[in-house]
Amino acid sequence: MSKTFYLTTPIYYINAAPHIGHAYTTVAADVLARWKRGRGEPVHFLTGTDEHGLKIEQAAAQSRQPPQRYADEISAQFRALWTHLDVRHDDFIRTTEPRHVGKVQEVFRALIDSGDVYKGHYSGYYCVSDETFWTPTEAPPDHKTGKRLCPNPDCRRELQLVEEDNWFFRLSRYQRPLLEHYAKNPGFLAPEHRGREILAFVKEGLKDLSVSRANVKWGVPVPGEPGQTVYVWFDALLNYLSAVAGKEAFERSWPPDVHIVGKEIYRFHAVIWPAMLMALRLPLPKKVFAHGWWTVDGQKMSKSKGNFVDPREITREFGVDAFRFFLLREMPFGNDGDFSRASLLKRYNADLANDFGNLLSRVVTLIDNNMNGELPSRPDSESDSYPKQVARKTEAIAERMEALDFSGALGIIWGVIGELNERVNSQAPWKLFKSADPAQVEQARRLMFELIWSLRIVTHWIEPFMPQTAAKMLAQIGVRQFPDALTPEQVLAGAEKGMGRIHKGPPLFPRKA
Ligand code: ME8
Repeated sequence: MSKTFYLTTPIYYINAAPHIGHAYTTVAADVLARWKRGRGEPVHFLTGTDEHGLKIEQAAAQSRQPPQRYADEISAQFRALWTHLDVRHDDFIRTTEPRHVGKVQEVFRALIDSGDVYKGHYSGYYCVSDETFWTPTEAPPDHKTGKRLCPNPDCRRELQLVEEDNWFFRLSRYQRPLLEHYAKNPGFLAPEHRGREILAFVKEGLKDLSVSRANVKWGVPVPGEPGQTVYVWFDALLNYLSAVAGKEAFERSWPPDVHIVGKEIYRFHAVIWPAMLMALRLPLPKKVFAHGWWTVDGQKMSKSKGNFVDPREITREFGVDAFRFFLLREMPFGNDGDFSRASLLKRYNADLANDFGNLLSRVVTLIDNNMNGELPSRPDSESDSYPKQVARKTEAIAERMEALDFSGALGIIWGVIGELNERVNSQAPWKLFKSADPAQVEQARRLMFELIWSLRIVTHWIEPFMPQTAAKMLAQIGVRQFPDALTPEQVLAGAEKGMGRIHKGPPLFPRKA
């Protein structure tokens, strides 16, 4: 039984409906999962919802619903959005599910037994919105108002004073082992610049972490102590483990190959989570990748500004695939970027309508008009044909995909699309086909051969990014379906179910204003 490629997104809070930020991480993970599946690797792709804690309890109270009913409703919205966006996850975990609650309690008990979790007294501050503890020195009183505000510059909400007996995780114990792990596993923290921030943070020393709350009702009860619930982050991080807790699933999937998260929760994933796994004596994930943040029209998205971008609004106008494409093409994975309708429109018209959609419709029309719609023959195995040269780019694309450099991979693909367009422009096959000279007609036919087989390779490359487009495109270029795992060589050898003829269809991406 081969190990699956196990990848995860954060499990999202259900205090509000999903927005473009959630869609970003989940679509990125889906692209990677599809890419891996396309190469014949078994994949386990996990996403889900984070449903406990004060923030959710308060959001439920505000919507006048019992927390579980509220959680059911919003969690379902996330699930439905993933279906809408063609996200093919293998599992969706909710932290209110018994399989998860049981695992959290089991872990908590085990860590009390090992001495990694101990009873202490917490005196400090708490940010409900970030679900984060802050010490009085980290959060000094604001010099104007005297109030203690969340030190996270993107939050700055007022903190709650917390003074209670609760349980602590001996995080300080893991400073040295963590630093050793980072040093020995250079790929563990990615991208590099964010890894350096983590390193600097851990080198400063780690304090033990409060991992339960007295008086917070909506959470996993601490075993044997009904007055306390497990700290929501300690609970949430364990989803990656509880989702594959069964013996068989665990053996097939553990450890995770990559956790994809946003930069604001990197410390939880790059410091606390690996320390928890060390305490549990479990192998660590191979990679923890922190991507950047989207702003919208130059501004941070926030409830107060009411500027959350609803992915459905975008897909209504531009379609699901253009949205998926834009998210991964526009900003290099790991960097920050800005979303605006204008930038999406620009990319839609330039990259999708002009470069890509036009290329396909030109080729299909030319074959339809001049070759009676019949597909040019496939490349023979001896010759080093142009489509074979195109297929060789797969290696460079694979390298970018393995590095989670999605925009880099798309950059290479669009380089090829540009080259194909250039070939059409410079040879002007519409003239060649009309020529009385048989050599010129033959040149045009040769060009169609090159284009159609190169387009098959392009379809193969774009499927993880734009699955619906890939399917539509296949039909137009005379392929019913690619078999599941396929190499470019197999594409050129015609491993797919062919139809023998092109089937001209409507433009893939009609221009928009
Ligand atoms: O933090 N740009 O959940 P959350 C890019 N429940 N990505 C963004 C984004 C933006 N503007 N806004 C959100 C939590 N995201 C915890 C996680 S995991 C064990 C627990 C994405 O609902 C990004 O992936 O606040 C970020 O890390 C995540 O949504 C935060 O989602």
